[in-house]
Amino acid sequence: MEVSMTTPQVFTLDDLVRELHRVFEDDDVNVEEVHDLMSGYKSNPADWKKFAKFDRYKYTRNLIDAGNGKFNLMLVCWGPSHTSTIHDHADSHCFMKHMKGSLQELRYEMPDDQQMQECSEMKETARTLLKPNGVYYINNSIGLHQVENTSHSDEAVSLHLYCPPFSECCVFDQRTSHKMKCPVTFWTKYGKKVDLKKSKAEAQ
Ligand code: 2CO
Ligand code: FE2
Repeated sequence: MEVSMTTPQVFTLDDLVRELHRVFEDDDVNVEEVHDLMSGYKSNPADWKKFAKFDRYKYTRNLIDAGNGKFNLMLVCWGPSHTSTIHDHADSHCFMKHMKGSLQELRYEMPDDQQMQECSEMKETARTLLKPNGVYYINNSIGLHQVENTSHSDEAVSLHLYCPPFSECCVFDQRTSHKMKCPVTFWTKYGKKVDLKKSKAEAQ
């Protein structure tokens, strides 16, 4: 097997976190380097099962590492048939890696003002079944997406890196192109359940 001289080998999730910290020491984000590092890690449930916390009703966001304030690395856990809204990623880079199960990504064009005023339907641009260990990149200039667990019986898991971290994004209505700002929250941080009532009270 040929091993690239430029991409360090990443065997465990801890290796990945360490290498990401190294890459993010620079102020500029090297999208290709982050992509290659995340691709180089091969999903091993023994590494990430302590972060994999599911909810019955909605997919969950579980913080693994807060990247010195420069990025957020999280495990997203999808119960059977769970689907996200169509959403943007604020002004952040979004890297999504397949870890387990059957996940599909639908991409949409960012609607312009006219489409919003005319309540036009949003345009789907791509539909992709995520490959095992595949890494997928999106930002607002590429467009919007919706992610779904296509299995009605099995859970799915993905690993997401956002840089810079964001605490709200926009969600879109496919039939009208209308959008709304929404806060994004964590279900767990470092494997521990987040008390949402408590963190809201602390933020006030
Ligand atoms: N962006 C969504 C979220 O952070 C998950 S879909 O893949 O980026 O909740
Ligand atoms: Fe997303």
